[in-house]
Amino acid sequence: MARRRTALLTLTALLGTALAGLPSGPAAADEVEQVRNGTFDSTTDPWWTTPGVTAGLSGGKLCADVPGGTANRWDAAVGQNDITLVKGEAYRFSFTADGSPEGHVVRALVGLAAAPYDTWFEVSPQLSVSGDTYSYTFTSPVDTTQGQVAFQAGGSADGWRLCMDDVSLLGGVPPEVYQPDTGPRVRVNQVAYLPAGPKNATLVTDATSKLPWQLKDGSGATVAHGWSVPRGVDASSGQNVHSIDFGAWRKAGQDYTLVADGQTSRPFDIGTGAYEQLRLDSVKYYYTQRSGTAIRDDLRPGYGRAAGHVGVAPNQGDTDVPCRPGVCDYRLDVSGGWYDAGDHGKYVVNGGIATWELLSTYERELLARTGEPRKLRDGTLAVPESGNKVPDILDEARWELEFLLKMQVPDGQPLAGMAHHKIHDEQWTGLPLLPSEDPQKRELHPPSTQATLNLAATAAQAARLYRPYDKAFAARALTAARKAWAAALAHPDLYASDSDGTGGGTYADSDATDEFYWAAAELYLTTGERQFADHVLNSPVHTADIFGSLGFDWARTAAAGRLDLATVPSALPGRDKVRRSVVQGADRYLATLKAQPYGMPYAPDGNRYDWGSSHQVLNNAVVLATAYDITGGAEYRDGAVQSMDYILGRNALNISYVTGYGEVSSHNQHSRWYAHELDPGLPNPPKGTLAGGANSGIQDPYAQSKLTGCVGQFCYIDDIQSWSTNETAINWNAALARMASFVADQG
Ligand code: 9MR
Repeated sequence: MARRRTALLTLTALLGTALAGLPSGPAAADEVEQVRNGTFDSTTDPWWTTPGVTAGLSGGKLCADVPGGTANRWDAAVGQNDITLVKGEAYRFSFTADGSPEGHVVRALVGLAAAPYDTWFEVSPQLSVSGDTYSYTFTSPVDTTQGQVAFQAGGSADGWRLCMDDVSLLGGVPPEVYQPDTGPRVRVNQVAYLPAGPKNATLVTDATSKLPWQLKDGSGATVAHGWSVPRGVDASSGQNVHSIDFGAWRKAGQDYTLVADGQTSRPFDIGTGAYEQLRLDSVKYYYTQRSGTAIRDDLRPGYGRAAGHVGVAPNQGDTDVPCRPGVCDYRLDVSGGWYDAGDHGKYVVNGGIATWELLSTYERELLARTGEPRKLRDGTLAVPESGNKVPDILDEARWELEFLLKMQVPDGQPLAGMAHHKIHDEQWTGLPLLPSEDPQKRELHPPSTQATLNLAATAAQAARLYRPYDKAFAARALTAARKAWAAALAHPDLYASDSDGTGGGTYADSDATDEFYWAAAELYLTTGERQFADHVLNSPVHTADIFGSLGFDWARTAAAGRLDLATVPSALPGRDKVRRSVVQGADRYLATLKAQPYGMPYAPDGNRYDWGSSHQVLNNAVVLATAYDITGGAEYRDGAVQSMDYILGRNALNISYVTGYGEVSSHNQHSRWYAHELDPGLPNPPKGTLAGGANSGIQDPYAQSKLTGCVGQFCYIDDIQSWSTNETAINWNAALARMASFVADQG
């Protein structure tokens, strides 16, 4: 951490703030020390320790004997409370620390001293025996008198000794403006361009007239050249930019670079191989998100772990889970499924759209002209079910489908047939925390109409896709779908509460007309029955203009229905019109993409990037891809393919949002078990993991301390604490899988 900070500071000095889209901070106030007795001259007061930790003075330092065998970092800690912080003020947090034996990690943090123990700043350096000095500057996102400075040292099998000195939290220091390391100003897709596909780049420059560019092959020889096109100031980044089109060059090769304005881009390939790999990796991601089963290290080297939430202590679930008080008096076995994201919650609403998009990835392979279902056949994804003669992507999706089915309220209960909205911990937990180590009570939350319709839609879709492989499962799924549909009609406005967000996300949504439409569409496509066609045709959603900048996500599911009605064969009256509406939506996304110097089909209102914007870009690209599948029009295919460039590095931050793809990629996504940034013994997310991406809301305190005032694309930071810009999630990776598979098919 210390090293990384130095690199950032150097960069700040070199670049200034002009190109970053970030404002400079407020003027400095008087510097005031907030920590009492950080020098340990004669006493350890007023520092506290958690039970089991003994601390005392030793050679003018505080030394603490940390017991082995605790589960979590916070189980063994030394700290000080009653720290005052002022919102918007910059603080320098510094200390010296050593540990013996060396190699242990201490988590040093400034946060709230009471539940819910918000963390406002933290670092986790690995300590040496000889000691080192650590110093960081951050901006407080809150006003408080209840702050805490703490050093957490638990979670180690063996005991060790932590010593510290000169602990200081100095208020009123000059703010350190966070400056992302954005590398060369020529921005490319750092992974690959298709040989016959579009090839575009963006140049960040102060120049206002055209500049020459050269394309160099892996040996450094110039193979093509041309002129950039000035595009003025780009709203999404605040940068002055040019665009570069080198699509005329079609020769496959590795390690190309693009040179312009004295800058050399990060290297990239021209070829299709990376997309074949990404098609698989983006779906392989789901195996390591599985709950209720041990993850096999032989299938995912480095990712093996014990089964989470199978009723083995310290877990308190998920085989026999009660409802929240007053919600129900039965208990359910809701083991299995995927963990939603970086938390241990499991949500039917988000699980539904994620399952739909994975199933649709496969269904498109079956139906589209360029589809190749064998690319996702049995044996392609290294899952435990590989070899069972069922396409692996269906095996993976079934892991979630079985969980969704378990969330249905049993017969004989008042809301029989509805689906519980979610199941998660009673309280939020800290990081890192392996699923098998989560000690929280698990609870079922009330059923909701939206969850019920997510179940109806995906189970109906499953019924048609699994029929060739497992008739009994297909029939069971369809029965559950019908039952859910009937229950939703009987309870059309049972919405999840937007205040039910303790211990898990709310996934609250006060409109179910889109979920009704989607479920009716899937039920119709599977059964051909009139009742479902009537619902589709009578729904105002059927003819509504649904392809806006926030096209579709867990809360806006109309497009799932519309796209399937447009592509899955049926006798729906007016089907041509449905297909045309998708093409019209695609025309709008194409216009957006062309107007964007960074070439993405996404321009949110007011330049307010949404939570999970990476997947919004991808889902809008899915509409382009579907328009290509419908019409065969090359402009739609090229638009869909070009959309990948933004995700893979052609963006203001010069980062690939997919772990392991591109020279610089997101790899510290917020997750309790891919928490390498906090614990070197844990892995980073697996390659093929999509980060949420720029989010103008920057709801988490870490992002607020670094990014306040950020412009559009700059509202992102690759840090594990930034849960609002840098989480991983099952619905987001499904959009990546859907697009990677499409692009791979275009090779
Ligand atoms: O993706 C969700 C986003 O659209 C919402 O605005 C946000 C706040 O409600 O929640 C996001 O979903 C999170 C969920 O609530 C809990 N698990 C992690 C999800 C991704 O951040």
